[in-house]
Amino acid sequence: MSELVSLSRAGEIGVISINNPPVNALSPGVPEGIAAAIAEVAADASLKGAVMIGSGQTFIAGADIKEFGKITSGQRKEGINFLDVIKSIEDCPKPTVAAIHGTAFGGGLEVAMGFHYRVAVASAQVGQPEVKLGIIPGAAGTQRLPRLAGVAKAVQMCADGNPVSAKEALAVGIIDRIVDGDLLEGALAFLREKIAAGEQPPKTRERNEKLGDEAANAPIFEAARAQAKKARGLMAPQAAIEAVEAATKLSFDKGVARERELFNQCLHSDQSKAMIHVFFGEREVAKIPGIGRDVQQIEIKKAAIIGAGTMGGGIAMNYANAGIPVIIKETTQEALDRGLAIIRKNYQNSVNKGRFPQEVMDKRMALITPQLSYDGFEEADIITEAVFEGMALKKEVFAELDKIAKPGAILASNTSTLNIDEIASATSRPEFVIGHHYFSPANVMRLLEIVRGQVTSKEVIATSMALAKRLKKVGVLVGNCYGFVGNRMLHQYGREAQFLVEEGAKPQEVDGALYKFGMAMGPLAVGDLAGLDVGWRIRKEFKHLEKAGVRHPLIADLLCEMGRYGQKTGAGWYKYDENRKATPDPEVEKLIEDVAAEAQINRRTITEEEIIERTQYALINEGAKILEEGIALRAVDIDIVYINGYGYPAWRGGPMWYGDTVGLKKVYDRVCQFYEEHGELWTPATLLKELAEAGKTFAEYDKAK
Ligand code: T1G
Repeated sequence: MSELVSLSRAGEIGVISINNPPVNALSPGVPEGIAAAIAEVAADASLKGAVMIGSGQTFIAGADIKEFGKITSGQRKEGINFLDVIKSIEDCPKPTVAAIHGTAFGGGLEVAMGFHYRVAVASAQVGQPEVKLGIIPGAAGTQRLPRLAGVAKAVQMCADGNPVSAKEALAVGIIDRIVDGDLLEGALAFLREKIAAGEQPPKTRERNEKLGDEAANAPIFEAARAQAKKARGLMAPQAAIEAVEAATKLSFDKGVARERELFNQCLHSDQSKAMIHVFFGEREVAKIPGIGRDVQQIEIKKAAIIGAGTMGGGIAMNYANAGIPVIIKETTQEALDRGLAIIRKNYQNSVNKGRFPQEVMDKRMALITPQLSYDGFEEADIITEAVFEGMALKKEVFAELDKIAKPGAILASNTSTLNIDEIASATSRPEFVIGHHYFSPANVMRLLEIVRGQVTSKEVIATSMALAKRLKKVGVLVGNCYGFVGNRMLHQYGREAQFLVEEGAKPQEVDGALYKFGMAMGPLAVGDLAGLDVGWRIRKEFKHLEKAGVRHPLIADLLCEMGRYGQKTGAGWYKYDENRKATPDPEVEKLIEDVAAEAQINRRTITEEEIIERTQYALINEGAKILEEGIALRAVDIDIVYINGYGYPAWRGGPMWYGDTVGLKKVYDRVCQFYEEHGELWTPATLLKELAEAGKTFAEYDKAK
């Protein structure tokens, strides 16, 4: 055995332990070690069976995802094949048990299903999350899972990739017992019962009684395909369904062969490469150069929020969801009551949908203390300001906080664009001031842009990054500039969308092309959703910064002057019915034509391709400038911001990854053409030019850092 896999003895039972921290992935050497251990158990007459268990935090959490890049790049020839190892477990003449804690995910569950029995602690989870990586189970998971859990549960788990609890796994037949107390002891006791009973160890691949028949299965697969279509553009869920269906129609071996074909198609797809990039990216962003695990964090036991509006209320829910008591302050009882009513309604919706029981809602509500005063703020370890987006008010609030907050408390602003250093200048403790930019709705959107000021301390940054994980957010550290990373890029993206409308594209054509590209919503529809007046107010506040002679969008301000703020006024770029369903508005089309004529803009037919290039390359070019300026640490950080904050499709990897996929030479050449046609707004980023001319990618730029 290797040190990755060891075999010890508990009397007449062999105990196989996997020791491949941090998640016991099936890295090279682990499958081989398991096979060797099983062979030794089978050959050792003194052993009557075997239990396999994971050391550390979990059972096997899957194949080693880092290996996929080596396969798709040709570094490693063969695919990941655990099939023989799993079959050797299943064919072991002595009964075997998989003892599960933590997560048996992907290949981990597939290995566990090769065992004759499976037991788990109540907190364990099992799942086939491969579709979240753009692939499907590749070690007979789609063939064994329906044999244990039945077709409906198996196709749901393989197509949506979500984990199930030990309790549910027991109910559907994936595991055989939930063990209280010590897992290994429980697994040994379970196996001794089976040995004593003299049962023939059941081979999962031979258990066909749950595979149902054509008549019963057809509606299941039809419903699964319809559900999977909702994950627009994704190929893996459909492939997973196809593979599970093969289990119901073909022999086990032919079903495995079909699964392998589908697995390889997915593994080599751009979608899977992008989603694996995102998987590691969401973990990479937590690594801040110069701020290691040795940096002392500030303990967050109590929080306080100023402002119970949409954002403040959502932020309060994040703290309550994490079990952190939180005060929320408003200036009037009416505003406070309105804010608490929204929080209560959000929680009630979740209870009504069965997401969690009423007592969880009650516990969370009890952690939120609404008030009109600053009472208790002096005990808060972190205070987050979520008031109106105006610098004067924010500085006034921070000046007050400076007098109230205890020494060492973090003072965070939820500002979405304003200068965090200027806000910090209102206090005597700028090293404790930081931006915590949540995205609306704050209790739903995973992104937290963490904006470091010039003197924000390492401790405050380290604490903010850890707090993001505790609040189940993806925290991305960004520098201080107008719009930070996300909104600064959104500004360019929205600019181009509006220019395209002025130049001849209908609003629904711009939004339609980007929706088809995979964006959750088109940019104009997003503006109507968020409220066109939000941007209008900011543009008025920063009117003095607009450069003379530089083109800026003309229509949005006019729509606001007409009182067309978007959904909230029943009309914006589109008109909305009582159910907020959008329809194109001839009045807006007439306005666009008139404004374009007055501005002497020659309108023309604009292709979908140009819409995508003008909007996406504006994002990429601005992203390259953000990288050059050090506002983002890595290109992948920008991708993670855009996917988690702006509805960018994960299966495209984010704007920078998409640029790599298109090829930076092509992107750069088109940016230069747009510069010729449209002027300085399209000034190519130096970094983009350099990478394009060197034939390099943003991913290589990140690696070289
Ligand atoms: N492979 C390689 N590294 C992994 C990994 C994996 N499967 N899972 C986690 N890591 C790394 C991760 O990058 C991080 O590294 C560290 O472990 C801690 O992760 C054949 C083909 C298990 C629920 O999709 O869902 O099996 O940043 O921060 O919050 O059919 O990790 O420390 O350097 O996420 O406690 C299927 C993916 C693979 C599971 C733990 N399995 N992982 O969460 O820790 S495909 C998955 C997770 C497959 C088979 C197919 C989570 C977790 P670093 P973490 P966590």
